Amino acid sequence: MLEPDLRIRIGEVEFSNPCLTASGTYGFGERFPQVLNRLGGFIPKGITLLPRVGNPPPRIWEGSGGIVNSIGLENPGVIYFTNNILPKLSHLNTKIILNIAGFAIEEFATLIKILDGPVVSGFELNLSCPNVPDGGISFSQNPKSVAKILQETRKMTRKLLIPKLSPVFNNLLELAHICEEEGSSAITLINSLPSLVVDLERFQPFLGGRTGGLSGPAIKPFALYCINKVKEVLKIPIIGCGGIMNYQDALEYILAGASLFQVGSANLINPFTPIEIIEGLKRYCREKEFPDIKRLINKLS
Ligand code: RRO
Repeated sequence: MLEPDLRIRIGEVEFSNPCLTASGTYGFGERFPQVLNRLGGFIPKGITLLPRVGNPPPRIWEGSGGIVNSIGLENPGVIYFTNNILPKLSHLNTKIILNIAGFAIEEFATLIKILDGPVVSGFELNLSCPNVPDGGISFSQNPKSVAKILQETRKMTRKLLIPKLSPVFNNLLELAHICEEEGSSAITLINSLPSLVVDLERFQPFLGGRTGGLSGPAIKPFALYCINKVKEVLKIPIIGCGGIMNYQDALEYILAGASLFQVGSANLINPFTPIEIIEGLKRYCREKEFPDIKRLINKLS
């Protein structure tokens, strides 16, 4: 049998396979270019207008079913990123999707104005960071803000616009509809779940930022539920995210309705996980004689 076809297209962008990194789990692509070059796409850590030092330590708590992070959007800011990091990303042989985060609606459009260029295939709009006091997750909970952000960013670029939504919602389907109507190319579901870890010794929250976001295997069934619900009513593709540790998890996402998927927490344990997942998917398709992975999307009976 010929090699199975893992290519996935969103709009005019063709990804060589459906595997992407989740923003914040592979830095700015400084290390392991041999992994990044095999991926469908690379999503660096989120960028804001101004540099951010992030939250005080500890920033990560590791539990049996997942991790809770409280990074607080640490990044060097858009100017440093544009001058010093973006040019290096042009050497990678993968699609680059930039994750951007604003603290006011207008900031998203400004970021795109600065960042848009030939290296970039699209933008993931972070409307769901659980670890910052303003903006972040609250955008996802306000359909009017989501609509406005999409209207303003759509004026700035024809490239992919991919809102990343929060798992904490009033009405996920309404939100998803707004994203589609206002010109999103796809949506990413889900960001981490707001969480609290208690330090019993100190009678204090464990994390320096007090609260954090839960990711990893614990959130996978909930993420699958969200994706499957949204897929019933939306035409634009869904990028699934949450607890993908191996190719079987990735297959679950595809069957539940995700066209592409992001590997996140697993990268922190083994940065070669995405390669193992892509190889696993290829092997599976070969063994089952599925010539084209697209045909498995949303195929739950
Ligand atoms: O930086 C973070 O603390 C962070 C972000 Br921006 C996000 O979108 N999701 C997350 O779990 N952590």
